[in-house]
Amino acid sequence: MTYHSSIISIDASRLLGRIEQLGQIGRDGEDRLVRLAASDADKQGRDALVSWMKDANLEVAVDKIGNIFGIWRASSEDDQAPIMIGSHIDTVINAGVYDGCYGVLSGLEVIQTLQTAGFVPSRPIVVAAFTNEEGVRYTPDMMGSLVYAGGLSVEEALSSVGTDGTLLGEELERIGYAGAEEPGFWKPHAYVELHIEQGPVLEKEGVQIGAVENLQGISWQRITIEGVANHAGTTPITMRSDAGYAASCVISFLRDRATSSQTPTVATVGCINFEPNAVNIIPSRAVFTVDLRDPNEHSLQAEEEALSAYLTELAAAEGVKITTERMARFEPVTFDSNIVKMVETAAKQRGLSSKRMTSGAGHDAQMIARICPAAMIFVPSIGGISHNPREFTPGLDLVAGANVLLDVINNLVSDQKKNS
Ligand code: HGY
Ligand code: MN
Ligand code: MN
Repeated sequence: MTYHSSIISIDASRLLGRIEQLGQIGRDGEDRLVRLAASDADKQGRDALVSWMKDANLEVAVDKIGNIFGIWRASSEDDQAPIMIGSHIDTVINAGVYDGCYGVLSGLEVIQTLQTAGFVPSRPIVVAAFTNEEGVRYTPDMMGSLVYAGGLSVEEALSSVGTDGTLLGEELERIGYAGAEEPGFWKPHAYVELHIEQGPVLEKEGVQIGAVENLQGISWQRITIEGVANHAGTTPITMRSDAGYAASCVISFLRDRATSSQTPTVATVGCINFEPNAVNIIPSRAVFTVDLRDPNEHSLQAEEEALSAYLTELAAAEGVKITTERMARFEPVTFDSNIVKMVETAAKQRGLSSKRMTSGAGHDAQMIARICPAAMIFVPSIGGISHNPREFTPGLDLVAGANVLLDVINNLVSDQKKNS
């Protein structure tokens, strides 16, 4: 059974209410939202999501990497490949309330709206919350969906060591989310992810819906520079092997290259620390991360090669030793053009403007696209701000996005009836 998209819409107050509620779970002593993967705060968020899934009479499954699945099907014997709606509920440090959570809660909302409308799913519909999408405590990011898609072994993922020295596998056990299902246990028929844009484009152009057709490549590495600790006062500038100064040269190099390049390359040094980290000692060691991104694989490789050549030159010039360690590397991804078209059609039928666009951020969709047709829907981020408590999307836009998701899911289910 399908419906004409203008007939049913999601329950706005239930969705917006849950986004607010989940946004209050996992706040630290300074009222910052910090639900890092497999932390106690993440457990609280997970428990809230599972209880909402059970309120909707969904079967709940958890796999070995802690991915959570809420399953809705006409009968428990229906084991056809499902339509999957997913994202994540782990957050960065001092996060906004929408990143990831909006997509998971909208997936649950779509299922409950279809249930209320008396819709009988001719194929299972599943809402998924993937573990450790943010990659802040354990790397790489998008880890749960990467394992689910077969891009990383579950053993390797469970043995990843966090920034706090913990083991992901032990932490998932501790919080009660080391599930039994094999990751990838149910290959989706199609996957759709609804997410805030986290960038300035939709708001700036006054467009309500983003039909995301591709997602840029990501290169994460950790760089260690080893110099010589020495007295800040007595050591002449020409006699220093200053790891701190060398690190600052790398940061300036990255910014200058990104500014002068003709490609949309972006470069970020998000974490840095010095040793021994004292006001009057020349740093003997600097450890920092480099996040490079570009929608074009060749340009991204060119940036990585340019950085590597620069590090060799800098080590010789400054008398320091420089080593690099790969943290994550994902090639650009192109989404399924049929689903992208469904997003545009659904937006149009609801009288919403839309535009095709590239995702600057990484998402679980880029991993699940490895195993089934996948695409994303974006809604505007005010000021383009994200990974920041000032992240904001107006309720009207959030509801519009969820209604477009509802129609795309309805379309995918009815669409598959034609070719099932
Ligand atoms: O890094 C990213 O783009 C995502 O927020 N994990
Ligand atoms: Mn996200
Ligand atoms: Mn994020």
